[in-house]
Amino acid sequence: MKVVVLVGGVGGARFLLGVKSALGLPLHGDAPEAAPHQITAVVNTGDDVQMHGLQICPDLDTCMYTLSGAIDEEKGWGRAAETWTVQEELAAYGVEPDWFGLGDRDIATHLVRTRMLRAGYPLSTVTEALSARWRPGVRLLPMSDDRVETHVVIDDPGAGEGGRRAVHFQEWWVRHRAAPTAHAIGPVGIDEATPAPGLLDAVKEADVVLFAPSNPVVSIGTILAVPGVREALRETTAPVIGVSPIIAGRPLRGMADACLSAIGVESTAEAVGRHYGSRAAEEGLLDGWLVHTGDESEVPGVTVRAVPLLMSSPEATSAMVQAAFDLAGVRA
Ligand code: GDP
Ligand code: FO1
Ligand code: CA
Repeated sequence: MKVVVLVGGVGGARFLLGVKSALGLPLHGDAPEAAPHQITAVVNTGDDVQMHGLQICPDLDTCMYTLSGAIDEEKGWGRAAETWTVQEELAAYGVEPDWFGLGDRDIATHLVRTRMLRAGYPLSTVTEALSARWRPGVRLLPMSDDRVETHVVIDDPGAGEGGRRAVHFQEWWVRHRAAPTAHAIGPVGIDEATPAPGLLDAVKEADVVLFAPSNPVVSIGTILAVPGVREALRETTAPVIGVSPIIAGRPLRGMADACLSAIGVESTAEAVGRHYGSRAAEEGLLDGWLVHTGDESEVPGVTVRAVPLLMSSPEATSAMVQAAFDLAGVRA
């Protein structure tokens, strides 16, 4: 079976573990040669950022490290058994930015990536090269090879009454913990971006397409904003099933509610389902919407099903994915 999954970072990566498990594939590492299943993860790259001259792709790396068992499980990002010597040395020089944690092991990934990008390789090729070491067992496809960076418009007290400025998403999210009200959030460069090679074909040829329970604005929303992606999702013969990241009116981790309020969407499973909309309607994308038990809701034109959506273990996540397959009417 060919499964396409739209993903961000931590929520997406954990969901992918469940997809592998539901398909009977080993949690970490490659699938056996003869495995009849193929998973393509379309990964958000709007969080990507340059720090100290290095190109950092947080969501791609979170997926790559999680799927190979190298992730720091507690933080959800970066490498397990990490050390911080370079960070300490940078701090001793007093160089900025000092609010973004770059571990020594992780930096090696950014060095290899940056070198390959500077040599002219596209990000999708670079990701494939990095994956040759990590063997995530899933085809990790950046949403685009073009540079796209999500920015957030916040108040700027220094710019006088009513002054505002746009900051990089990472500055708002990591440095300020999403505390300043986001007046607008948008992916800069998206209009000129094209989908990564193979993305549209993967959607076209899929047996099922899943939206991971990732941030609906800065993860899934950014992927959907790449020109051509929405059309491909509306045209594919595969059922499209979304999984809610909002449980009982709150995101499970992180500050997705701050992103949702910036686009005027309530932090409820129903509102996010309605935001994605029905493929049967003029502009929507979903055939099915999976919500957490107790979040039963009405999304016009979409079949809503309630099941436990806590990714507390790969087994629990596997059951969630199985429920998504059932809703789609496909079988592993
Ligand atoms: P990020 O890029 O690291 O922020 O990760 P994603 O965008 O992939 O996912 C973030 C979203 O995952 C958050 O909005 C959380 O609500 C959601 N999430 C995290 N853990 C769970 C879980 O166990 N179940 C569900 N349904 N959603 C979760
Ligand atoms: N998240 C943090 O909260 N603090 C950090 O210092 C931090 C560093 C970092 C370095 C590499 C990487 O791949 C991810 C990192 N993240 C960090 C996670 C991250 O950037 C955000 O959680 C996501 O981009 C939001 O989706
Ligand atoms: Ca992210």
